[in-house]
Amino acid sequence: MELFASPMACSLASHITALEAGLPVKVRFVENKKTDDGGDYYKIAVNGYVPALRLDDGQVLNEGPSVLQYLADRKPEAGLAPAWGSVERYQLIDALNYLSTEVHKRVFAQIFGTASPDAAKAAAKAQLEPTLDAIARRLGDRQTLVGTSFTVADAYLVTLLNWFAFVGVDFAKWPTIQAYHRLHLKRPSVAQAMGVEMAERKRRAA
Ligand SMILES: N[C@@H](CCC(=O)N[C@@H](CS)C(=O)NCC(=O)O)C(=O)O
Repeated sequence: MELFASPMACSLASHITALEAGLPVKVRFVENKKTDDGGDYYKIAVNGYVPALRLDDGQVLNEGPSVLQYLADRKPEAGLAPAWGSVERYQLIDALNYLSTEVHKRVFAQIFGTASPDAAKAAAKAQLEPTLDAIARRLGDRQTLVGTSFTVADAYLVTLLNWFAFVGVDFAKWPTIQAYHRLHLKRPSVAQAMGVEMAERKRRAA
């Protein structure tokens, strides 16, 4: 399998998941809609977004929540997604949809979007703190978003918390989130994926 990714973008969650599951996934970075071998990324991912996961038979998944769950379901024993049919599985989907629509798209897509008007960026920035309040409520005093072990929802939340930190939010006002973020940054899969992706960012900036 090949995972098409951008360094430190939402595709980081899928990169973490592939490492957690120990799956044979080749991470291929995309830059300016070109793949690492100069190919047209739109020929792989119809909407041009990362992540995209190309399966060994050539089929492509191109939405974070489906890529994350596909990877998790390849290695059920890793516990990265609860079993289909369980209430916990729907809690996982609930968390992924929440993170994808309410945090990623409604807040960060506006802040990072080069085409976002200034008013939209300002409105999104005003949502940063209320969004952390909502995440803190969801998390309670637990160390994982769903159930009691690390799932793909945590891989996604860690990725989004990195973005809060990147735009200068200090988590001191949300001690449970601060502790959660620090805990999971130490996780070997997270540290390894972020190490590779930060190195790619540095290479691009050089
Ligand atoms: N609906 C997609 C959105 C993915 C997305 O927004 N990816 C961003 C990176 S975090 C991207 O590829 N942006 C490039 C672009 O907008 O052209 C998902 O949830 O996976």
